[in-house]
Amino acid sequence: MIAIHYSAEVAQARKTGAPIVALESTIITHGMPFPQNVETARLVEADVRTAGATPATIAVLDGALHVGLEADQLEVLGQAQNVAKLSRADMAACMATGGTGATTVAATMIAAHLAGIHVFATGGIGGVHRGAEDSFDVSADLHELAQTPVTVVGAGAKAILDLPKTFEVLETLGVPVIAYRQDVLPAFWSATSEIPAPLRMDHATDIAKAQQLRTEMGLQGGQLVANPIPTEAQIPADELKPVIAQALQEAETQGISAKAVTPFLLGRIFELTEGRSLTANIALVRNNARLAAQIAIAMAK
Ligand code: PSU
Repeated sequence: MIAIHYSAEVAQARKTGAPIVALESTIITHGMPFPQNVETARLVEADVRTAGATPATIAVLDGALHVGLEADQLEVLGQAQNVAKLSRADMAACMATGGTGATTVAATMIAAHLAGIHVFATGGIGGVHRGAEDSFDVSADLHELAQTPVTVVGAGAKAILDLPKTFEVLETLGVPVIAYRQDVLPAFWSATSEIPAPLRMDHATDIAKAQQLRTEMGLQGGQLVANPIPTEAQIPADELKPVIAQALQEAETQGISAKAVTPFLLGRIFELTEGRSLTANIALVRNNARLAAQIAIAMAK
């Protein structure tokens, strides 16, 4: 078995069977600027604790897989330069070569499953990029959801993506997409979109039960819980449309590709909205952490 380094609080929670929520680290290293990234990571961990569960932020540090970071490790990671952005394809390679890497949704799901954690909170999953018909740029997050049994709570997929195509692919892959307490899917910074929700659930207990039933039925894979950003924190989709269009245009002109696309777009949208996209991103991640904690508590019962 692979050696996993647990933080003190996660080790304690594992001993007593207390509910644990996995958290990713790419959002810290590639999704938000310093120092808001570290502040947010701390707030999100605190939200999970306040809701009655234990946070387990996941990363690879000097070749070691960490499930749960101590406060100093989180601080160092948040300021580190040249941290790899790890997904299914490169996680083991990073560990084999003693590297340091932040885990994306896909890699965090893999690590959470290895550690016996069934629920994970993020901002928004990766998906089908706009123009994917030419670039073939489709996030590995989608295939991970189809094969690893972890329930992922996000504010849908990031609105920089082609959302209809992203949800089409999830449907093809047999991934349950569950909108929380509304009939349309959320669109990351915006609480609603025009896309009808394939499934709707109003209670954390139902979401927990559905994941358990899938496992009992021998169905592979997890579920995506699409949790809308609180309306007071949202940026309306109409307002974001031209900003996203401009950021995408710049990415194309500058030849940004592969793993660099998402961090570039998030960074430009932050600048173009004068920081408002970051404020919204922080609000939605915290909201997801709280719901994930409720699901983890329901699963632990
Ligand atoms: N949620 C956020 N910010 C982020 C991410 C999620 O609020 O930066 C990260 C996740 O780690 C996700 C990744 O897996 O963005 C998607 O990257 P890509 O589009 O390159 O697959």
